[in-house]
Amino acid sequence: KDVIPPLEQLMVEKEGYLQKAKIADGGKKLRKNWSTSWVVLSSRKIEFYKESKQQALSNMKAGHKPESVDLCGAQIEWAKEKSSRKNVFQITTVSGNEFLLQSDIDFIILDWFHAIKNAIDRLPKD
Ligand code: I3P
Repeated sequence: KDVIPPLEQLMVEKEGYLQKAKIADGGKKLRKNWSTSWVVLSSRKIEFYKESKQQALSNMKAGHKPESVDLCGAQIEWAKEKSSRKNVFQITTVSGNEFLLQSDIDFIILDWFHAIKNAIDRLPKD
């Protein structure tokens, strides 16, 4: 029998590869470690996968979930001073998780910045 996907999975707004570094978890600083991530934006969250979503879903074992970022009340800002790389912005969640996202390609990072900012601005703040 077919599994009906949750509504949010039908409302993917944008997806693609970016460089990602999680730099804080619950307010606690983490050692910066950049890696390539498949990023999936839907209306109220971002999911980070190690491979493309299709690969991730087919590889996914029970209990093996992508990292999910709640965008309600989150902040997004350019973060020039947080990296030697160009085109870096930061997302900070209400729970104190901090992520840097980066692409060397200007229009790609600009598209992502505006898509995520629009998603955050459409959501209630709490
Ligand atoms: C970090 C690594 C990161 C770098 C970071 C270094 O070293 O080189 O790529 O961030 O710089 O500390 P390590 O692998 O030994 O942890 P950027 O690429 O964003 O500059 P930082 O400490 O100035 O953030």
